[in-house]
Amino acid sequence: METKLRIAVQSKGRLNEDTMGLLAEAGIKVSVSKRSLLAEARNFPVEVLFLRDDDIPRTVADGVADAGVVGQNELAEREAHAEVVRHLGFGACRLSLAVPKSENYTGLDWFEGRTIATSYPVILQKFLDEKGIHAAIHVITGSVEVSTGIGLADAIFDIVSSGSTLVSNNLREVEVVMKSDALLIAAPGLSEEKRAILDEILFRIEAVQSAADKKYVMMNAPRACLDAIIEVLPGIKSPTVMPLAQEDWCSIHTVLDESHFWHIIGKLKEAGAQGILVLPIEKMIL
Ligand code: PRT
Ligand code: ZN
Repeated sequence: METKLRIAVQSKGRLNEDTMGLLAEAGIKVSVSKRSLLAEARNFPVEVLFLRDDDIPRTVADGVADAGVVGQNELAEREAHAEVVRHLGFGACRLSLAVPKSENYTGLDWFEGRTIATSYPVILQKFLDEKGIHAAIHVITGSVEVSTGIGLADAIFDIVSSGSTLVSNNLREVEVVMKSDALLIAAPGLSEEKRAILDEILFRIEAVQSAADKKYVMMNAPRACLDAIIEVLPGIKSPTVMPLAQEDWCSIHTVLDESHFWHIIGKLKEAGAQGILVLPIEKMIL
């Protein structure tokens, strides 16, 4: 039987779409029409196991799945021994302590003797122990942000992304305890065949991700301006220069970081570049 790599993916929720999107961009197509627990990729030796995110760290640590995509916060909370293969960048958030806006927060000592509501007791307890703060932890699994309003706790420890949930519940973020994004994790002791499949996926993911913030830029310029233009371009290697039908003119092609783009474009024009075209890049193999 053909060896397949079984990847655990959140069945629904914030990480599902980005995870399936990343697999699709890496050329791994999974039909999820039936929403079954297990789905096979059509063109790649992978099967996807759909789970609640809470169950993914342990399922991978136990080797029931070979790999998984899960929030760093979930992996830390479950204390599961899985290998972190790569940070994927999406699902970014932070785990923070927040107190009612009306409180006069003076520093971590404020939490001494207080009650904190959270769904992440393990991470919180570790943090409090490190800081030498004694506080009671009240574990609840949903709607942590309403805890202070209904008198269940003095403060909360929860996931924050834009911060608007805190604001609408009259809470103020006072301490960021950890930052998190989605991780690709792997089971310990994968067989050589499975490791090879994982490496191929990783190679493809890296190709997609390194292209994500890059643009392919083309422009025309008189040959006399070439040196000045090359001076301005922080390309990957040296740019491609091609002759144009019109003598003494050339076309210059390069790859630019999106973040550099607006900064550089004015300088390119000043240096004599014309007809500048900017194109998205789908994949990039370095
Ligand atoms: O059903 P299942 O157990 O699989 O899903 P879940 O409900 O436990 O998790 P889900 O889908 O909400 O989140 C999955 C993962 O996404 C989390 O473990 C984080 O790693 C990551 N993530 C990123 C977030 C957020 N951003 C986020 N904003 N998870 C939750 N939130 C919630 C947060 O709990 C709070 O209620 O959004 C609210 C805060 O958002 P802001 O933008 O108002 O600050
Ligand atoms: Zn969950």
